[in-house]
Amino acid sequence: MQRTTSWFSFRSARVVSAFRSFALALMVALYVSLHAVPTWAADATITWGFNPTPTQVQILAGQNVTWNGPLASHPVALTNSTFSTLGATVSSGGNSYTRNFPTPGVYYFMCEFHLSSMPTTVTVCAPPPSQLATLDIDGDGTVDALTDGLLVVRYLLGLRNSALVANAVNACATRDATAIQVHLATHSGLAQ
Ligand SMILES: [Ca+2]
Repeated sequence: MQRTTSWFSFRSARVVSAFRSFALALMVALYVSLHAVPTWAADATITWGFNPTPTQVQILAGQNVTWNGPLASHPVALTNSTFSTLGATVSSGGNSYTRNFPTPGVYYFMCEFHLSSMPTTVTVCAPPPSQLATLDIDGDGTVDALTDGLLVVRYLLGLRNSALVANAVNACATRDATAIQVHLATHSGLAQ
């Protein structure tokens, strides 16, 4: 009788353990699926004036940015990364200007009349091809050595959290430190 009770206890413990493992795997899979989906913004809007809001927007290539405000008194002009050189004026009056951005990159704008006092930055990201998902560690849609490669090396060296991601995550990244660790743990089999 004693042996039978112990056997059942052993079986029960194994069932509970298996269930816990399954539940944990399910939670990890759900977490990864939620964080693997890029949270790309739709078309962006900037409220244009002496205090542009927001001053930085992020879109996907092919999406639009609209500046809403008094464009006759604050014409939108292209500039450089230090907001020190006035480029072409791109708006033409009215209260709304929409520009399409077909090419990934970082674009800088300011008011033609007020120069560096009204800087706005548009970061245009490449859509993340699904075939890059595994090696695209930070989820920015590209695979490169100084972000994704560095993240893998740091992870294998045991670095975690801020030590893992410091200066190694692209501006277009869709994963934070926690999501990066989940992604790497899932594909490496190593503990987070
Ligand atoms: Ca990447």
